[in-house]
Amino acid sequence: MNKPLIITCALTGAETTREKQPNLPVTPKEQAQAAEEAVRAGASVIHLHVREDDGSPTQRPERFEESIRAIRARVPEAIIQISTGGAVGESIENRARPLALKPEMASLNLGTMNFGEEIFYNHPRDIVGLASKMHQFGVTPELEIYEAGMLENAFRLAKQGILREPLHFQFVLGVPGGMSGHPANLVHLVGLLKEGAKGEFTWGVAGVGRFQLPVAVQALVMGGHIRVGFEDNIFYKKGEIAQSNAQLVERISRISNELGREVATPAVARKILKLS
Ligand code: KMH
Ligand code: ZN
Repeated sequence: MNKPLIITCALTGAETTREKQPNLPVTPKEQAQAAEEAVRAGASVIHLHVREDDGSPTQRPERFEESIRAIRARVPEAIIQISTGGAVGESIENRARPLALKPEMASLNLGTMNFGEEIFYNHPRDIVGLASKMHQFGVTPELEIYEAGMLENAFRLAKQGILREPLHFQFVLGVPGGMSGHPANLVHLVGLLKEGAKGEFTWGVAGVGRFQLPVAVQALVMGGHIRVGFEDNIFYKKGEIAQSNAQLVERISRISNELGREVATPAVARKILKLS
């Protein structure tokens, strides 16, 4: 029997634009409304990037604080996971700054990779630095894995005691430069994880672009968790722009219910992820 499904909604991201997705939530007020709708539709975790009013991505803690406060006012129960990935090219100092707000969770990227036409730098020393800061501030990391070598990096850091169990892995599949959302890739990654993890863990998958729905359905039956949202995908189906983040969440909730897998509330998700 699979555990209840944790749905994460990645509302905004750093790369998606209003030009491509007119319904992208940008301001704290818009993000709060989008978060509330997503939680009502079945999301329990909000993966959060913030923007300035002109839409440019930022890691300014004050802006995170504004958005977090606005989200908390509407859905206090939501688990908020801030991004330490930021936008490609952001300095590691700025990426780390919002951790001082002590969010419940934060993303931790486990390696450097080509990211579309750019390079997403994650120096080994910076990964350790972010992991240590998360530990210092009592923030639970979500380990972002874009290809199999990054899983090995996570195992190594866990062995060194830099990452502490239980570990929560997020396979982000479909970024040009990382592994695609081919079904064999998810099977391979989950196989490696089950063999290599020494302690307790949970895993989820975020499919990028056209991979979002197929890998989500695959994770649903394999017992993993799911991330959807405009950060990763702006379409409801081919050629049709999604109306809202909640529309993408709602579809996953519906399929999960059809398959007889319960959707986790934020309280249940906290238990599964062992957030204190
Ligand atoms: N914007 C990507 C370069 C994360 O949130 O930690 C990195 C990213 C991952 O979005
Ligand atoms: Zn992100």
